[in-house]
Amino acid sequence: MRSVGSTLADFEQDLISNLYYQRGTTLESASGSDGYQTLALTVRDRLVERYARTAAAHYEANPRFVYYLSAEYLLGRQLGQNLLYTDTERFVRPIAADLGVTLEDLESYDVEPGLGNGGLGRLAACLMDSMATLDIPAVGYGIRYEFGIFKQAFRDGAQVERPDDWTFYGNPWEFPAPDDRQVVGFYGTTAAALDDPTGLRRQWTPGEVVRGEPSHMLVPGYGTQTVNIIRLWQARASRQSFDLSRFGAGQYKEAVEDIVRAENISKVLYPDDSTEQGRELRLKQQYFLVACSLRDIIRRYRLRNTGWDAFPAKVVIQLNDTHPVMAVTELMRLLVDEYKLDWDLAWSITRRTFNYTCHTLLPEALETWPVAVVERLLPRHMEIIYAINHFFLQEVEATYPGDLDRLRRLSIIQEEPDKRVRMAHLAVVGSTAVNGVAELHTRLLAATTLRDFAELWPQKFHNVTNGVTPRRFVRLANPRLSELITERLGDESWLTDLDRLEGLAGVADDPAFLERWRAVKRANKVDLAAHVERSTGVVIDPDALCDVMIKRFHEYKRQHLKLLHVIMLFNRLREHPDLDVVPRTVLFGGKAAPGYHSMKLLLRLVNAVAETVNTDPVVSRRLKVVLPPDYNVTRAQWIIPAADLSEQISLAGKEASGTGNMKLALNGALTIGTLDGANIEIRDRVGADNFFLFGLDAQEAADLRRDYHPRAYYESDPDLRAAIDTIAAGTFAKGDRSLFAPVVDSMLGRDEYLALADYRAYLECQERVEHAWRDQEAWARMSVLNSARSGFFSSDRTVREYCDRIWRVEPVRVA
Ligand code: Z15
Repeated sequence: MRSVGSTLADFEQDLISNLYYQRGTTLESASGSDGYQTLALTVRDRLVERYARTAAAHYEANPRFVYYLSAEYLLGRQLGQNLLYTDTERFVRPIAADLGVTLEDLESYDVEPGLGNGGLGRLAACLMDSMATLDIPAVGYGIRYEFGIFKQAFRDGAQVERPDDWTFYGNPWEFPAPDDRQVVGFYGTTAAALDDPTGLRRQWTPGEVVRGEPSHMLVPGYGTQTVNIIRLWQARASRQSFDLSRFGAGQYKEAVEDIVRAENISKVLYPDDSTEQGRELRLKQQYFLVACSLRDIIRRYRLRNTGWDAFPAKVVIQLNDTHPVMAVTELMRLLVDEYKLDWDLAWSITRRTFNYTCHTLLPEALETWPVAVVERLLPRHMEIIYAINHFFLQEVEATYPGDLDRLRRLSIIQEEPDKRVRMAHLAVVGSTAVNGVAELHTRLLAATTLRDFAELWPQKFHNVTNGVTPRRFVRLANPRLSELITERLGDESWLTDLDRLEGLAGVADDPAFLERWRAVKRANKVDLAAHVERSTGVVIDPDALCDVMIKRFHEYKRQHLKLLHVIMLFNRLREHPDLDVVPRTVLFGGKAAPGYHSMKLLLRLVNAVAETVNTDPVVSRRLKVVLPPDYNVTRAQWIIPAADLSEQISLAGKEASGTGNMKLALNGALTIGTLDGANIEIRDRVGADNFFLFGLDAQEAADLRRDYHPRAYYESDPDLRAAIDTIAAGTFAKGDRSLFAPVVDSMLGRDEYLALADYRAYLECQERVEHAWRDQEAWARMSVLNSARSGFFSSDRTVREYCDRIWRVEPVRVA
């Protein structure tokens, strides 16, 4: 095997060679983009070699593999990560300097693959990073959306969405693997299989077939030789569907119709996060992912194994939410119909192979598909779901004889108001282990959303609290802090053993160290200020408290509660221009789903408040509000290192976990938050003294919701009334009282997520924040303790827990 050299000279030579032979150009005529692409290919070469050795080691060991099935991966930029993981940045800096460019110039060409919406997609990326780092044999499967999450711009303050044509200049990080293409069917009819007296095996004749073409992205581990892959499927028309006769007859449009239809399947990522849009094309996407991936998993299994007995021992499939749950039915179909296993054996294999991670408690996020839609698109799968449900309900009946109500609640089929397939039920029935993503979330799942299942199979339910990769979210995002940590702890081992951050607690009282800690935060804020000015034109003060709320715009996350606080500050400063308040920059970041009108209006209101605040000569000296457009992983990496205060203010019991909360705490931001999701575990670890807690807990919220009157809070709290009245008066709409009236109406009408009930507590808590901020040394001490005690939130720990409790996989070292 050809091997890649490890010296500066080798790297330089490979760059020249790639520029010449891969890009087909020369140093004299290369563009900036050529420079970036060439660098990417040269770094990639180093990963390919590790990948080849990984594949060989895996083939040799024939280990149990983790197959992670996810409709989303939010990977972030690849160049910086891959330079770090191959330790080649030290070569690039001098070479770039010689050529008169900077690494930052080159990085500006690196496009982040936005193949996800938010937390769920980013979690998938963090887990893949940690699996590789821990030498776990794993493959991620996903969809190669031609267009990722839309790009957000603002026109007159309103969100406009533009397509994310992320592969326009080509993607140097992926490898097409056309030899491993698969064929997937849709629609059509089913018929009895002649040789099967039980009637459980049947034959499906699809009415449409499409091809799935895979390509893969490399997922290197940090500090190890393992390179795993994420295999992404793109839909293409199968050769049959290119109708030559029509084409020959000059009916070009008709001839390409089928091609367009096939290729639409992987055309675009659905931009809804935590809400479901029951579109047939989405189900088609889901089944496409599942069908291609399972065939590929079986192909890989058969490279080293024969028969089916060993399948569950060699294959563990993790379902990332319900999006890939059709895999349960598809594996049954493959085993029963195509490989002719009898039903019971197939079911036993299937159940032992799958596990399911649930990421929500919101009823509107629980996927259900109309039976009529499934029946048409996947007729054989609908039959299989009925059969699975039939046998499952027999089991239930045996456990709870005569309990018809329980049967109805547990059934995979919902009967009222219309017949639908409950994907979460199918997931639980078809899996060995079911897990929630934070302690509170798992407890509430078992007590509410999946209660009947938790009673039936208590041993199935697990908690695996989410985590984040410290490589991307500390080392890459925050090099200054990383250097300080490494200097203090003596080496870089904390990057793969994050509990070692505890070593910082010992210097949390050392004034000299605190001074340096603050200097890092300030330098990061200067950098962020430059980004903010470039994207919004607004100049922010690096000495102001940097108050950050970055996440998807969703009502349950309560961006409007934050905004009421901002408006209160605005009113106060206008009334008392000399008031001694803490200077503050409030930074929002996030997208709203294009069809989510109330949240798009709220984005518009944030921009309108920002405009009013930032142009007020008195107020803007102490308060700035910014909403830089198009929040994504790249921008998260700029914002998080500069944050002083992390806003985690969802209504308790609604945010499954949150992961931004972890990234911010690790980077020394203090959290202001409710007892929701992983906030609780963060507070337990960093200490109640170093966390700003406010608001209702999940129990109180659930109780209050039963008989809730938001107007009572409005009427009894003058500050709250003033803030809402300021919106209603049209202050942020040049006097137009109608534009933001729906925001006011929704708060005073239903206030679905009890923002008004938590308003007073939130304000008082923000006063505690101000008080704390006035003692900068004490603040810095709390900041250090937040980082020092957040090691638990490494996704390495998360993956270890999955390995020990759910996957039962062992690492395979790569030489
Ligand atoms: C999503 O990003 C999350 C849950 C969902 O049901 C969907 Cl469809 C998308 C998020 C949770 O809201 C968040 O609390 C959690 O941290 C994240 O998944 C990863 O588990």
